[in-house]
Amino acid sequence: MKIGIVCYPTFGGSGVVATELGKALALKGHKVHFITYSQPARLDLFSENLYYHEVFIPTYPLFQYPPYELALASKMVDIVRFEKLDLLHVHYAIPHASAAFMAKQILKTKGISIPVITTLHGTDITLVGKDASFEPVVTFSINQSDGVTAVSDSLRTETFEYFDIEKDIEVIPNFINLDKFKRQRKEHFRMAIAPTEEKLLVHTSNFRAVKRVEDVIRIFAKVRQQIPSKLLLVGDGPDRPKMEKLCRQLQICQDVRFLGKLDAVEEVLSIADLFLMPSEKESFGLAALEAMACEVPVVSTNAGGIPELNVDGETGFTSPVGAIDEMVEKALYILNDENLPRFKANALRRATDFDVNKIVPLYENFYQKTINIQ
Ligand code: GMT
Repeated sequence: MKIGIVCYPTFGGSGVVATELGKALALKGHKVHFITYSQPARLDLFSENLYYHEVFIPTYPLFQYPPYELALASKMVDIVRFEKLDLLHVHYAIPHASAAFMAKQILKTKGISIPVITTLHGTDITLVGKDASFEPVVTFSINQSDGVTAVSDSLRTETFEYFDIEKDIEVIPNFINLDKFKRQRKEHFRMAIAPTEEKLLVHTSNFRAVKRVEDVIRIFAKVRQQIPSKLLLVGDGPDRPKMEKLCRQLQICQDVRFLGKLDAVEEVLSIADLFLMPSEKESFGLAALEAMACEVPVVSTNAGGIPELNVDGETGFTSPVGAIDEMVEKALYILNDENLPRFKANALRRATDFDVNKIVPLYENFYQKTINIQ
């Protein structure tokens, strides 16, 4: 198939899933054309089947807000026509689904019919999309898509709750490349960070309010009172300055490392004992899946789709949002040397359910089904 993938090119979950999907499809012989405003962060594979088309937005003094959606729709029209694509797959509804709708209508006037699949990732539904500024467009463009997927049962249910959706929504979960995300031998790194066998807790995110990084720090501060431990924070975002301040207030700076945006997250996960995900909302929790693939158990909230991944009492524990003391108790239980090996093994076993080789065929089947209906 010749597939156009539209996504955010950043390290955010939807961009990572879209890019990894494109790479996996290219390795299976499909021609994959990425259409976005800059080279996707994870597009690190050279393949004769991978193409990247940059959306250029001309500036003009009149434009306080450059019209990205129009430039994107025009680019989609161009690439579908000249690369003779079979399908457009857009990731994250805003503004990709409505831009794809516009491109589809323009192509129709030229006698070209192109199926559009929209994948819903999370905040496009649970936070931003619900806002009255976007809701009518999100509802319309989901209903106009030829196929719709969501990354968890929970996100599918929430989409039907919040929007007036007439289409069926197929659940296709996030996936993981187990060749890349696996526990590597990094003893020297662990020795440098935790020279006296401290336990290592890790959190990775974009440091937005929805991730509740403050809870990560407060959980860690309490765990640290009970057992020697260190906290590694990967990623960056708007809440980081507040979090640095909180560490100073709690006088735990010597045991907390802010590592920033790292390419090789799997190296940090390889030395971790526990992953913390106290999110307020989380449609799937790709960061937790990456941890589990590296044999790291997870203490998380039970928000959104997280319980579909993190099996309570097996691969870690799930608690209500904000239940810091409960999460401390669960963390201490897992970090006990008698319990840790069992949780680590279970985390890895569960991660294999989301192996890229199991999930990508679900997308291929869905593509074929959508094309056949056209
Ligand atoms: O986590 C984020 O804030 C980034 C966001 C995105 O769309 O880039 O991630 C969402 O999509 C991921 C991939 O499908 C999911 O694994 C994340 O759970 C989801 N984030 C939220 O729902 C908050």
